[in-house]
Amino acid sequence: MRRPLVAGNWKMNGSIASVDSLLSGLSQLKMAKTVDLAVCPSFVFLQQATAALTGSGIKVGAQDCSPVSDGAYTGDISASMLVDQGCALVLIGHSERREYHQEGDALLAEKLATVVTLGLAPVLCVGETREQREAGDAEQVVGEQLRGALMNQSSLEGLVIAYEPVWAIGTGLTATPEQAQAMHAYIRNELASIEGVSANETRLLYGGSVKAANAVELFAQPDIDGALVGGAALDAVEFGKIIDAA
Ligand code: G2H
Repeated sequence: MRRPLVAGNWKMNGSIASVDSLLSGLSQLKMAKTVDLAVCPSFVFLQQATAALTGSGIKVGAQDCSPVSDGAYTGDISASMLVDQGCALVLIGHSERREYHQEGDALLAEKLATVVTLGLAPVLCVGETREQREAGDAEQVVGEQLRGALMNQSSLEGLVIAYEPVWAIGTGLTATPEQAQAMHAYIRNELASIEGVSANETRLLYGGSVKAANAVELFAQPDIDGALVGGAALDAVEFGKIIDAA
């Protein structure tokens, strides 16, 4: 039995004051004991989040990290810095990193190896664009993203996969529960062929305009084990309703 995970991806949003207020809203939520929870604030708010959420049951994660351990890499943040800040997980290869920072599978494989070595759980994000889906290439694209990052890793401890169709991110469009389930089933099947992955135990999150209104149906699908929530995670009450649906 896989334990659901609901993770908020706050992206590049917030200020010290607004993050304080969001954290205090989260601390007041009644937490279901059957669901794992996490939030991924911007780097500059990590310490604020870990301080406020210690003991709450909500883990803190980062949205990205460097593949390199330390050195002259101006502007980058290493995985060991994230551990030092109290992070438990890190997003790898979010589509916005792939698109705006040209992050490809080889780089993502390096990042993944680095974070696993340090005991952080990697949340590998995969997903196709609208053009790729319309061309009938969605599965092939997602399959290549999975194999590109996961093959030949010496450990994949704590791996979580987030399927986020690019056409559904922040657009208000959501994959139908059936579309999402079909891709999740495909992903689980692909994972079974990758050495070092326990496909049945790996949590597969859906992401892309998840909100309280569509969460119940999505979470009812057998291969959807939770969600990576963007916009709706910036409102503690809405996020709480999504948690309740899991
Ligand atoms: C997809 C998702 C969170 P949103 O990027 O990663 O964002 O829920 O706003 O579509």
